Amino acid sequence: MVIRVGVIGAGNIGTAHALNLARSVSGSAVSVVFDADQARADSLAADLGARSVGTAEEVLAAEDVDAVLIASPDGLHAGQALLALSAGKPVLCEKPLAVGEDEARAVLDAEVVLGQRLIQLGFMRRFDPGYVQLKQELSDDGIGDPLIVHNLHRNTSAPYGLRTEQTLTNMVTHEFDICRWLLDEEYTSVTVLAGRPGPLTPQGQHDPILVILQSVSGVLVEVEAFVNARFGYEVGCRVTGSLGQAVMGDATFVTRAKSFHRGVAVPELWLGRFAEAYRVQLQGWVDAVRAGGPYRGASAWDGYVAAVVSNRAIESYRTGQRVAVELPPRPALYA
Ligand code: ISE
Repeated sequence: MVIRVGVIGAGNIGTAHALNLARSVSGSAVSVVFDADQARADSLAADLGARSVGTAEEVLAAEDVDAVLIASPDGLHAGQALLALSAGKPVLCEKPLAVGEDEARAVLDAEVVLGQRLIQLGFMRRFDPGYVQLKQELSDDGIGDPLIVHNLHRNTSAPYGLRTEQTLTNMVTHEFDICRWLLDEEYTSVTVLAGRPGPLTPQGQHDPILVILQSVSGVLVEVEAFVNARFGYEVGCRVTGSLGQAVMGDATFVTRAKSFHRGVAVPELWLGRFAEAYRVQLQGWVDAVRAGGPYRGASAWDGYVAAVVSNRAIESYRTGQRVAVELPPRPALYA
């Protein structure tokens, strides 16, 4: 059985997902496409032999849509995820689940009431070979007890116009998720430090910033987030433990020597760095939809936690204070 996917959002990431679903993933096809820019939806649909529609609601209601991929602007995710739950359709929702924690909570509550997990969050780093290997190192106890985690997250340039609060909800949300996944524990506090702004930082905003979290067992997690790094895209993670350290950085790239120069190519965007993660994530999701679950990726609970942490981080950025992170009990649906 081929899963017919309805795609909401035909921008960078929506298009990448749609092409993967149609061409690289087995067992799926794209049947319907919606984008606020009708011409963009028409063109993607024509490329993939799909049809385009005029609203997101039409995608969710369509009879030829078995599952939905949400890749709209961040502020629309929660409302569309709620609609997918009402339609009873499995959904792969791009991160973040919501910008505000109340909206994230509404989606979580709706899924709990439904009593069935239909939402997978697009935290694709959980499928990246580098992070998977890093988690393996920690699970094998190879470096002893993790004590401190240093992360780098740099974009070439501000993808959607630079606002520091958005850096937290859109960008650092990846570290909020991947580090609690790596460590297998929640955070107790978050602190955001804003330093000297770079020359391209708009007045009143900050870039780069430093985010410091502490986990329940006391592990320190530090993230340098730099949106206008100019030189290219880079993500790195170094875990120091009681017996050693595990480092995930640029080691996955090939070093080229040519014209009296030795070096590695730096990707411009995350789509190149995480291409394999996106593909593996989608294949796993399609396989799970075909089998009726279970979904291996991040859940609505994980999306909710990331929203809470990013909202506390915004509070810390505004006040300059360390802010406590408190979570309600995890619902049994996500055990
Ligand atoms: C973007 O939205 C992503 O999700 C990328 O994975 C991330 O690295 C980038 O910083 C975000 O802007």
